[in-house]
Amino acid sequence: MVDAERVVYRTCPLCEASCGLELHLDARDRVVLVRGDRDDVFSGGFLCPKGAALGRLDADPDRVRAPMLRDADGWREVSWPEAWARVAEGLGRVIRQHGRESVGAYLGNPNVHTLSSIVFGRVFLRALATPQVFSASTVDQMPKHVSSGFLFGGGFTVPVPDLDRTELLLVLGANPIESNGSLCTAPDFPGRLDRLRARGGRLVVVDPRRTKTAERADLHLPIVPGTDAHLLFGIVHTLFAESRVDLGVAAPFVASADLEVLRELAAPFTPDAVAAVCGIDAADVVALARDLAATERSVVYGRIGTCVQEFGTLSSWLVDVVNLLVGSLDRPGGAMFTTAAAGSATPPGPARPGRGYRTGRRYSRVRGAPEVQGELPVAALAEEIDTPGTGRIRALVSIAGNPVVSTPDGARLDAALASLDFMVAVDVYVNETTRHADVILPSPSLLAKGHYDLSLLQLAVRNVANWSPPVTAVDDTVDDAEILLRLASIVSGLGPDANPAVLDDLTVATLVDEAIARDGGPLAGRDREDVLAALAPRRGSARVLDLMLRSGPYGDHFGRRATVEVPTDDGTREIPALTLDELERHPHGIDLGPLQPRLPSVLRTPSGAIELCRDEIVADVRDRLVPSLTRSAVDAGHPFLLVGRRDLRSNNSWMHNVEVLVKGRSRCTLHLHPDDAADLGIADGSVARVRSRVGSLEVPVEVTDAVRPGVVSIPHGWGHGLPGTRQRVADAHAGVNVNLLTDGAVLDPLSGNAVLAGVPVAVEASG
Ligand SMILES: Nc1nc2c(c(=O)[nH]1)N[C@H]1C(S)=C(S)[C@@H](COP(=O)(O)OP(=O)(O)OC[C@H]3O[C@@H](n4cnc5c(=O)[nH]c(N)nc54)[C@H](O)[C@@H]3O)O[C@H]1N2
Ligand SMILES: Nc1nc2c(c(=O)[nH]1)N[C@H]1C(S)=C(S)[C@@H](COP(=O)(O)OP(=O)(O)OC[C@H]3O[C@@H](n4cnc5c(=O)[nH]c(N)nc54)[C@H](O)[C@@H]3O)O[C@H]1N2
Ligand code: SF4
Ligand SMILES: [Mo]
Repeated sequence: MVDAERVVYRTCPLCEASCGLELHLDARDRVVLVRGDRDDVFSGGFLCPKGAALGRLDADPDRVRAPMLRDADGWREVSWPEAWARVAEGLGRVIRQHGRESVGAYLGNPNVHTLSSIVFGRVFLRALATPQVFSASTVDQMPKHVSSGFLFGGGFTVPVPDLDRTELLLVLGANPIESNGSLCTAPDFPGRLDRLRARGGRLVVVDPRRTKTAERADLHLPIVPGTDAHLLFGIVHTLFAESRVDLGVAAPFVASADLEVLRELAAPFTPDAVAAVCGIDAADVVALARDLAATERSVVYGRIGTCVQEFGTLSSWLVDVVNLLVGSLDRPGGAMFTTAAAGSATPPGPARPGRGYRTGRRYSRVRGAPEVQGELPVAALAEEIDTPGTGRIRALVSIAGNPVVSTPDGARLDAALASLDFMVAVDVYVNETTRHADVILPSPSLLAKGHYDLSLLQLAVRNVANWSPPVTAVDDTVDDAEILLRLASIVSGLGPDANPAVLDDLTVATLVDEAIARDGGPLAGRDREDVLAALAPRRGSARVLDLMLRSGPYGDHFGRRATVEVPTDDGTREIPALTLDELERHPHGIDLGPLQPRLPSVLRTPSGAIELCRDEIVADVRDRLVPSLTRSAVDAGHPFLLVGRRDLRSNNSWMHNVEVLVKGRSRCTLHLHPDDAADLGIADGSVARVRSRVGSLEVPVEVTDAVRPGVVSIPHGWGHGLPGTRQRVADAHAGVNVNLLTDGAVLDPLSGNAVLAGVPVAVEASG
């Protein structure tokens, strides 16, 4: 081992768990050792293999470090000015010829983990002003935004399970032992589940697969994919039928007429009716309802398996409905709303009625899918490129995304991207998607970025704040903020040479003005120049973060208060009011205490109440869910239901180029139940052909009773080794792209989310 010159502490940006890392750097600031930071106030030393590989990921020789330009002779590295000139020429030409609506934008998952992207991504999108905006949200959590928007009035008003205090945790469609949690920021999820069991609490897992999380559970219910809404409605039905509905602290915020509508909607979902659909015993449905109601601190938590399915919005809505009916919403140990230190859409304060959550402010050009959260379903991206007509996408800006591998019907998107007039990617690899770009603009090294989890800390199971300043100089690399601001300048017509500092100043000034204009807000009536002077000399995303922290619920309100009182597990304590300087003095983060009851101040519905039964939800239950109770489950030509899975050493598509994370047995296999394997005459280790309505592929088989009979599983994020990519390690562990099988035509209609679980497929022996 190389001797470390210095140790720095940083939050891991790789997954939602946000663990504190202790990085040992050599004299050239290379990471020589990674440990879990035992003093981190939130993660307490937890580390997974991906975090441990962070140094290797950052130092990967295949990583793109200089701008790359593609021409007839292939790729070559160029200077930043040359890259910007080409971007300005390419985007400028398409905008001049076809209008800005012909430029599409795709934002991938790592944007959520990048402070500068959260802060300046919207500046870029506003400047681009195209209706063609897509992101990974519509292959992920969009249904939860929609159900939260309907219920609480804001798409980001998502309650999280109060993991550390619950006594009964019902998990549907999540495998946090491998994923480390999602829409529930909880470093060391495994330890938190162990502690739940140790204090006598119970864990129930609903998943078509016996996952590692299910293995730790008191009860595992292997559900038929796509039927969580039925199961949850069976629970709702039982709660009403047995008079077990007790809204607890949420009671004043729910209209009794809504409860009547709900009771009526639940009528057809008797335990017997749902049992037949879900493949779960009616007695288990009834017992779940009783346990949830009888346990003082119970909570239901649903994640990606409940979102990427046919009834994604209804399942997501029902998770919160059940929590509400058993009195768990906003109760310690139940489902609670985080009080984030920075950037919350619902800071503490008096309840403020909102304008009402709306979708469909515009519709996609080809299939007429409604806009949701300002974007269109990514499953519609390929058709928006390959279908002729006015408004057709001719250029794409892809930021930290790999949609060829991550979104449905990847083969069609792959071909569509190849047909674009111009594409620019902000990325760190030449992969299945970015190989189609004309220009790749590299993000800097992880160590060169300031990191604060502006999004994930809105969903944390404890209120915490943690800032990681950049630890290495940005030298010849360009910060994400500058990349986004220069892109914004280019699409605004200011050209590639406009000084990004001007847009940076404008952005922060606008935010300050908004804060000052907010009636009753912490900066109401303040002087703009005073506030800006207090933020100097910081610039870029750190300056915006400082503004958010200081005007946030624990902030110093720019000198108005020196200390704030925060809750602790058994009382309160006084801490210095937050500023970025104060956070910088705490490299292990600042604990702001356990979650607090937040009703009604989080509500932004027009009525000021929880809107339990919005018309859109009622219609979807009546039009689609009720009829599905009696339809035949199996598509004769495609008798198996395909689901995904995640592996601890992987993360979507982009961590397969680091040897330690991919070595060993191939993990991109088809899981097939032994009974099905016997029926089909397919042996363990042989190759199967899997067909869906849209595609087919060949994949090695792992026969295992961890999947339900009739269900097969292939992980996503694989399918490397395509011509023109530059990922040597990943090429040697290519695997197959499961999204060649998923169908872009099928969406959850309320959210536009893709259906990636429960995809009908046929399986046969290959050869
Ligand atoms: N079948 C199936 N498909 C799925 C899923 C599933 O469960 N099943 N899951 C879905 C989910 S939840 C998600 S979130 C999506 C993910 O969808 P995407 O976000 O499109 O895919 P990723 O594989 O996360 O790709 C991330 C990209 O960001 C790049 N990158 C990494 N770090 C940085 C950085 O610091 N800066 C920049 N600029 N780029 C960076 C990587 O090289 C890669 O190209 O996939 C979805 N697809
Ligand atoms: N190691 C690792 N960690 C990750 C990622 C990764 O790729 N690898 N990706 C990150 C991202 S982007 C996200 S969004 C999160 C996701 O985090 P999780 O939501 O925990 O995702 P998964 O581990 O895919 O667990 C989803 C589970 O749903 C099950 N399932 C499939 N269909 C159904 C269904 O119809 N009903 C029910 N009840 N269950 C179903 C699957 O079998 C699977 O076990 O993980 C994040 N963390
Ligand atoms: S669990 Fe997630 S945040 Fe924690 S070390 Fe692993 S990848 Fe990083
Ligand atoms: Mo995701």
